[in-house]
Amino acid sequence: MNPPSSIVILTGAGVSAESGVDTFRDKGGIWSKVDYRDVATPEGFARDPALVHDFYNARRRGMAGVEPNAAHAALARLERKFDGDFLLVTQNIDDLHERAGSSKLIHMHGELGKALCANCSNRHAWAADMATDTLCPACGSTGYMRPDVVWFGEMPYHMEHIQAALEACDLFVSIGTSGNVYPAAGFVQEAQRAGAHTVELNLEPSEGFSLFTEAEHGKATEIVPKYVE
Ligand code: BJW
Repeated sequence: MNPPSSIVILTGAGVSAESGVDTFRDKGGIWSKVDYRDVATPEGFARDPALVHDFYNARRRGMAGVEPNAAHAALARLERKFDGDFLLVTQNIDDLHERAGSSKLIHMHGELGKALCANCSNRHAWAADMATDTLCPACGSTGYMRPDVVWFGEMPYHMEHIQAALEACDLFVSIGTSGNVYPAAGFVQEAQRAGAHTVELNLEPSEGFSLFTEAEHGKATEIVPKYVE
């Protein structure tokens, strides 16, 4: 293929797995321990906000001591050395990409480190003791503070920006995602419609594996640096 002029990278939980962050659908993954309907839907939050806050607070505590790995570092290097249009779209709510040095980055499923006021839509850094009854510093209401993450049935963030980048890209690389969750699972087809070369880098063939023009399977810390260099 010709050298790309516009790259979109999509990452999922698999890129952070070797840093020690749990994936969702692998054996022993998050959804084997908790029911997503209880902790990752607006209905679950309305039913039992304390349970949902406990779940995300535990995941915040689980990030203590977790460091970016060689795959995060390789993607940050790629962004620095590539002089065309570059966009890294992550489904992950951890901050390992930015800690590795990525800056052209979109968190389409939100960020673990932020709180969202469902009353005024202002975002705040998550404080250790924050819960639903926390006062919103912007609008002064209580009872509306929630994790700033995208649950099932909610619209992922920055979709217009992502769609525009997909329509213009000539290389799309999907890394460490099972391809189970839409709209991210459909990005490969959107990139293909734009004429892009599409690549999957994952531990194993994903749900949409056959849609990609090229694939490499193995650990992200090995195959991502190899692909990028
Ligand atoms: C490694 C590795 C290593 C491991 N190296 N690799 C029926 C049909 C189609 C769609 C729907 C439907 N019914 C409902 C829907 C919509 C729904 C959906 O897709 N459901 C499906 C389950 C069917 N989607 C939504 O509701 C979304 N919103 C929406 O669609 O709005 C309407 C809309 C329409 C049109 C345009 C735009 C919008 C919202 C989805 C929100 C997902 N939220 C979560 C939780 C976020 C907060 C949190 O983290 O708690 O996001 S769910 C969870 O799944 C999380 C992840 O970001 C997401 C994806 O998971 P990911 O990253 O792929 O992880 P895994 O575990 O699945 O896979 C890891 C992979 O890594 C595996 O393949 C491993 O092999 C690999 N791996 N170790 C390399 N070392």
